Amino acid sequence: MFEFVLGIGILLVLGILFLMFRVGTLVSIARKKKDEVGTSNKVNALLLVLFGIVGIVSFLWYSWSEFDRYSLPLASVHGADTDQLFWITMYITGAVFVITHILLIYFSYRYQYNEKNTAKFFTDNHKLEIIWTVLPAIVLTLLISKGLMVWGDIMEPAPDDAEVVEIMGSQFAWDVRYPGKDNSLGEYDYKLIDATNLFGMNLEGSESWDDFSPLEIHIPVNKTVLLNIRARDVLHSVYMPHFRLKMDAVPGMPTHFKFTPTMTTQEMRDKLGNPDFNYELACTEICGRGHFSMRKLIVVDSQEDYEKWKASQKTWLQLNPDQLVKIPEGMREAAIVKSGIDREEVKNLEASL
Ligand SMILES: [Cu+2]
Repeated sequence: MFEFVLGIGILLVLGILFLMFRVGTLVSIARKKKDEVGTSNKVNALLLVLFGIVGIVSFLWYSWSEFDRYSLPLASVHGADTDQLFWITMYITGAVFVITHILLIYFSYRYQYNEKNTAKFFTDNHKLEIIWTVLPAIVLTLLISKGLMVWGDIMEPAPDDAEVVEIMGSQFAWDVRYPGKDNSLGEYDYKLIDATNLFGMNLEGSESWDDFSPLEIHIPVNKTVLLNIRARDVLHSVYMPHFRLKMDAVPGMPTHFKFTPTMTTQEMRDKLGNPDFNYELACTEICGRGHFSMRKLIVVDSQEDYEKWKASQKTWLQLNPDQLVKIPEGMREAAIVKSGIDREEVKNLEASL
């Protein structure tokens, strides 16, 4: 509310200043004063200087005071490289930004209209042109080469023992699927997607029988995790800021991202002194009205806790035993064993049919 009133106040003051300025100009026209252009230019030049000072001071103040809000603690291996790249780029572009803006404003003020000033004829200066072409070219080449190298490392194929997690974006939720005890995600086909089978799992393949789909994402610390990313309807984007991870989820075009978490949730809570801290996944693609609600908790466990958690999860088939009908009869028994469905439940189900 305070900011709103302040904003209205500033707008009113600016409006009044503008009107006073207009009235002054009109009066001087009416009196046929000669220096009308001169006054207008002086006011404009001064306003630009004021704008520049307020702008640069607010930019520096905001960057400094809100630092912790946009620079989150790091918790992944490759994140150290991307952070370094980010800050090198930020220092260079930040310095150029501030210097060019100070010059821009200074020149506008210094060379405002003045009757006594005369234009100076200036053809060109090869030395100057070479400097401002070659210097940025070298700096940009170095930045881009470093970026490509880091990107190459991040995008290398995941090792065979990586923990595979499938993540699916839809309006408006994230769903995850783990490969289960056989360490292999079952095949899918988008045509098989329905209200229960959110991943379009092909239940005729035995690999999907022990897959499970929990509400929270759990991952082990210090182990490579490979995210296989899909989308069901529109573009979404997987964003895990603490792991410096962002990758679009594109319908019909699976993407992936591998990373290695370096700190468990508990370790990060201790480090920050914040017992309520949680890692989170957010969607960073404006994907519709409920975009804001696409948040999911991520828990980074020690290897031991992770194994315990995995062992405690119920398979998708166990939670949806009625889906057994989609499995060919000859394979059903094997599916019951592999998915761990309760026999009593199967009997009840058969009785109700
Ligand atoms: Cu989304």
